[in-house]
Amino acid sequence: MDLNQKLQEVCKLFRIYDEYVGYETIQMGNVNHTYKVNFILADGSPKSFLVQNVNTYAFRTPVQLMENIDKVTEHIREKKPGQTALHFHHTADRKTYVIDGDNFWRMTNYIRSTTYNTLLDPQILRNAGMAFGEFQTQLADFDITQLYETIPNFHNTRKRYEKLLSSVQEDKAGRVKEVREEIDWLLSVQDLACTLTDLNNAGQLPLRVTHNDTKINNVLFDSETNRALVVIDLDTVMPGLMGHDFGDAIRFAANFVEEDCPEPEKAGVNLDVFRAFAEGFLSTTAKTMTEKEVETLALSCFVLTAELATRFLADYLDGDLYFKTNYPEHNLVRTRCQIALAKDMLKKMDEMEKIVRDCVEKAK
Ligand code: GN1
Ligand code: MG
Repeated sequence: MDLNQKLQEVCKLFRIYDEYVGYETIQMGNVNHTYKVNFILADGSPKSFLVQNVNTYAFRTPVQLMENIDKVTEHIREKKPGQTALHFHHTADRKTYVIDGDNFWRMTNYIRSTTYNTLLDPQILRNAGMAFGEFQTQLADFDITQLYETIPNFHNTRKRYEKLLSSVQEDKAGRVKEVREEIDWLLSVQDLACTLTDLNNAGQLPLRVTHNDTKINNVLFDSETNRALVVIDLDTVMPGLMGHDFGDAIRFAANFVEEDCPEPEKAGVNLDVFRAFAEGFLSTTAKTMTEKEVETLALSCFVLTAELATRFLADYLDGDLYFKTNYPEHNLVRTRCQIALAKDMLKKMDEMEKIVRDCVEKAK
């Protein structure tokens, strides 16, 4: 069945009976497939929805995942009545998903907005930081025990290293020989990269409800005012650490180049971007932070970058099973770019720590 037919069928199950016009593939994310599906209403006006095919290789328990998302979106919606919010559509039997064979579909309202993959404007960066900070503060009173772990050990860096080592051992795609240098470097920083995991296991950092995938393109901005409207991509909302959200956001937004830049020597942290995002994020979170969180926030950027490098590399060694790739070396290129970024972060760690301290002081 072709995709046009499939999407029409799925939309009908979500009780959209308007005149189908067609779909556009949205280049969003490395894991799920996303489509903007367009309709014409009876009065002739256009109306669109976002339909996603959830990657069930990555998300093994998609029904629980949708339960998490439903609870979290409703909790946030109640906190900001009347404002733009994400809403998941239901089928006739009140489900937020449609399962057909191996496919797992869901549908949300389409929010007209602007997203950025790269961002240099300090005000918009502050807005993005504030949006992710607010996401955590809005969920501060959410009962953590209600959330399933949609991907167990998602930011357990020790487990990510174990996975890398088993991929090296298995060498499924016969690629280990090309990447000795990358493996060795990642192993040489293992203990530092596992700082958050170890502190978490020792009960020294508070568990919060976190987003866990805070790429800047997961914030939708108002196209005119550049105010942040909503935070999207809630698949990995789980109990986590503040540093996971801050660190991943910086990893993505403050890099001089995109995360899959084939010229790793160009990768590095832009400290102006770091400062602007930190100002926004900490303006909403500083008051609730523990000293240990402040102390480890800059380091969390290195942690998340090294961790993702182990994930890209393990997937490269497995033969590209997890991340969508556009060409055979894509995961290797991503790995090298993340390693170069992580190295630059180590050089700039003192400056990053100082900026965090300044922003925390200012916000208190
Ligand atoms: C994946 O699919 P996307 O782009 O939202 C991944 C993140 C990585 C990111 C790297 C569930 O996110 O953890 O940081 O790729 N999400 C999942 O680009 O594994
Ligand atoms: Mg995601």
